[in-house]
Amino acid sequence: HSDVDVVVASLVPAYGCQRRTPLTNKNCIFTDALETLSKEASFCGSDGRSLAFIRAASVLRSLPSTLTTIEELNRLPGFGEHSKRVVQEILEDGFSAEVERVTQKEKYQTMKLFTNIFGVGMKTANRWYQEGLRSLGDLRNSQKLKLSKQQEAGLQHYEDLNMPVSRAEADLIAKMVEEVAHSFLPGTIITLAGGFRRGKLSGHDVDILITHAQEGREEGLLSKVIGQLQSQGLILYHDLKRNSYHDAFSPDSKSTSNMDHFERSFSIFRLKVASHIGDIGARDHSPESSKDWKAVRVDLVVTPISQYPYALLGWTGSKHFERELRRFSCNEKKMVLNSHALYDTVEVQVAISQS
Ligand code: 8DG
Ligand code: MN
Ligand code: MN
Repeated sequence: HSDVDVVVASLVPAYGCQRRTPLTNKNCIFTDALETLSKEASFCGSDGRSLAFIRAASVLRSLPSTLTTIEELNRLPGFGEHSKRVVQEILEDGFSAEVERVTQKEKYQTMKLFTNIFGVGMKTANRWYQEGLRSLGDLRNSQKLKLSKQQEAGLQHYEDLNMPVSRAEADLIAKMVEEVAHSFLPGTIITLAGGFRRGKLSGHDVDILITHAQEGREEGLLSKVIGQLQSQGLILYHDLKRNSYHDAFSPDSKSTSNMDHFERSFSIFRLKVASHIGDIGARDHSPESSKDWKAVRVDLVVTPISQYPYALLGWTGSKHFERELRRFSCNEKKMVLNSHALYDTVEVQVAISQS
């Protein structure tokens, strides 16, 4: 390789948010392996180890070309012993024996299956695993299992929800939401955020931000929009949460969690799709093969215009980019960034001590 490669590689910045990352990943052979190990670590409750693998994968993702030698790797930031070993293994053998072993593990497979259910987190998945449950069938047939409404919907629509959502489908849903929102409040601004805003061609859900140029007009809009869509039979599941940002910044709520405080609904839409066999008269009760709709996960988030820039930044992702942006703000700028605001920690300390 040329001297240019050396210079470029040595210039990869340490924070993920400082790196320009191409849309197509040239290093998926390595990043897939590292992400498997990251998942496995998180399934074992080792969040630190999980994050270390994510960091390493994120660095490789940002490279404009495929990694070919271990020397290149040595010039990159963010690589610990373990991640290095895995990449070296793949460079030498074309695969990692350790990763192969992990993907064969019953616990890994089951945890992956269960955590892919909408509404099921690590704790629940692990409990079910400990109770001896192994498949979706086990969950569906279990008599004693207490599922939340969200999990019930997640299980019921598992197959649809684990099919990628296309850009065209996302645009359709944004348009549906926009039309209904405009019927209640002209001038409502609807923005497609998440992976689609980053230019991805498909995603696991549709993230939509809702705001209005006039502060406060957006309040109460979401329940009307959901109600209207529901009456049209377009909502399979929704859970409306009211906003909580009025109490979010009080000194005693030292919430360090990444959850934000907007009015929102994490919902499942029933999206009409062209039936592949073209039977026009297909209805709900028609056999599965001629189903003319698809369940799609939609996150709807309402923000007052004053917080919209932060919400847009926070909801565009990726998750790792956001984590890195917040880490950068805190460590390098001594400022707090979240989906609501960017502020100076020193000034807030002063304000709190004076109040
Ligand atoms: P994908 O759906 O195509 O798989 O990728 P994505 O669009 O990047 O992921 P996402 O899971 O839909 O998350 C999009 C962004 O939304 C992510 O960077 C973090 C942000 N986000 C918040 N608050 C919350 C929250 O409470 N829950 C979730 N799931 N995401 C949130 O700002
Ligand atoms: Mn998304
Ligand atoms: Mn989302």
